[in-house]
Amino acid sequence: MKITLDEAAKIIGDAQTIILTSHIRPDGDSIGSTLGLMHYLRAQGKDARVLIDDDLPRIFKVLPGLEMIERPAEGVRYTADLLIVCDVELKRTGNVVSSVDAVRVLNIDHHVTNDEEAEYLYLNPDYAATCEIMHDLIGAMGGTFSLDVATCLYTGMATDTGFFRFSNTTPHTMRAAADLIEVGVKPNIISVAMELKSYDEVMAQVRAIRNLEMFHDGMVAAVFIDEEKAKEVTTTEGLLDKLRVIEGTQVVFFMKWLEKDTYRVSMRSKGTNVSRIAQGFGGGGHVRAAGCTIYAPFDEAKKKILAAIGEELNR
Ligand SMILES: [Mn+2]
Repeated sequence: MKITLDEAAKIIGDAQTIILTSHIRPDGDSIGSTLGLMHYLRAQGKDARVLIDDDLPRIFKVLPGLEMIERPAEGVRYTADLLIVCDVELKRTGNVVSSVDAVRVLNIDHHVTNDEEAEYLYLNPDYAATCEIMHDLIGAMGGTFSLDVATCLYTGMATDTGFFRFSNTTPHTMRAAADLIEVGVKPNIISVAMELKSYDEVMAQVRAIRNLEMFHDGMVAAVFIDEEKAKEVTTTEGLLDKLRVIEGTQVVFFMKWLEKDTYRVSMRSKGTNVSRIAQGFGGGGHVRAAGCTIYAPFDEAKKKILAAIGEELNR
């Protein structure tokens, strides 16, 4: 059932024990929105904790309280008055949703592809980030931002907007970010932390870019990483930002080997609806940034994704 932000605030107000979670392959917005709201709720005297069913990339060490995020233990049942699923629909939280017995479940998201299965859903794709929703949610609860809350929320807003450069950046996004900077967030510290790479990661990116191929008359730039190449391309972090700048491209993406006949695809576009392409393979995301997993042998997976993109370009 879709609800308003005020109704979401009321549901949270009624709960005392609260578990927050988000998607696997965590990013700045998923970690920032859960951890930021956790800090706020704890300051209100609530018993709040964050469960995320994945490893946390080390760049997020800049976020206060990162070490408090727990990975659900196998076979353990967690109970709470309320489970809040942030920045994703319920089914993409790994084992969290199935491990938690909660009286109520609230889903807060900004992804247009949300499956709307949640008992209570606040969904608004006009927001650039779930952290931007959290900014307004805390406002709706009559709260203010501690530096810990502000640091977490700012980080998610910054990463989901490419540091306020992507088309999802609105006047509201900038005003919300300004509120957080006023509390004391230092944008340079967050951006330096988010962009930090080891020497090995930089070299992995160089090796990835060596596999660059162009398709559809230069409108598509892609990097395909098969099982063999995956051994030396250990990270794809930031790779699409390097491809996006190529003149004439409409869609850029990479397809990377995960396991036998399983490939992860991550896409960015300058307007082409890549979320529709991702949905065709059971994935999701936003119009200009989306991802999916393709289950097929390498050559077939490559052919399928290129055909789907070609079709969308010709719509
Ligand atoms: Mn997000």
